[in-house]
Amino acid sequence: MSVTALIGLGGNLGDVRARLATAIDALGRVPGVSVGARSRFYRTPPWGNVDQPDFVNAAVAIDTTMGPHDLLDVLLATERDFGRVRDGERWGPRTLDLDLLAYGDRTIDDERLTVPHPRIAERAFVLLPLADIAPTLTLPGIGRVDALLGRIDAAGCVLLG
Ligand code: A4P
Ligand code: MG
Repeated sequence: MSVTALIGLGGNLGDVRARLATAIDALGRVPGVSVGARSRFYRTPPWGNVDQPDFVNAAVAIDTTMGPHDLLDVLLATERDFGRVRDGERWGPRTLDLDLLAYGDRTIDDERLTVPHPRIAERAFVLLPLADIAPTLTLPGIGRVDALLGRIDAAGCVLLG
């Protein structure tokens, strides 16, 4: 049986948009994962530590037969594969974040995984792309995507053409 999971993608160093697109393609080649709806790409001001470059963010829906923890392992492995770029002879900082935003209608909270991702409601950089692919989705314990987006300040977030 397959479950629809939602993945948030982001990064802020190098050609992030191309990297995110390549990472989505890589996820689609993982056995037991097929990629569904893809959001548009957004340039977003840094959230949290503001002393860093703007991010590019996106979201994608996947259908998967994998369990949530195995899927997290795939996301972490993909971050490792794509998240570091050569900077001269050294490996640069991590430039790809993959978050498991939702896994069907499941609620999970253990030492490895919290689903839905706990900070979605505060983050325009998550909600804007999520609204492209799942505007009417209700995230268990959090709320409906379009309603959540209506309650936060998305100023400074720019749709990339
Ligand atoms: N983990 C638990 N639940 C999850 C989940 N649902 N999805 C655990 C993914 N991972 C989950 O993740 C560390 C560990 O979280 C994983 O090993 C997994 O076991 P992490 O990505 O290294 O960092 P974090 O502490 O989970 O932070 P978070 O909230 O994912 O991201 P950050 O580091 O707080 O934020 N501004 C803009 N505009 N756009 C961005 O994309 N990203 C960050 C990173 C900061 N500011 C940003 C953006
Ligand atoms: Mg993360």
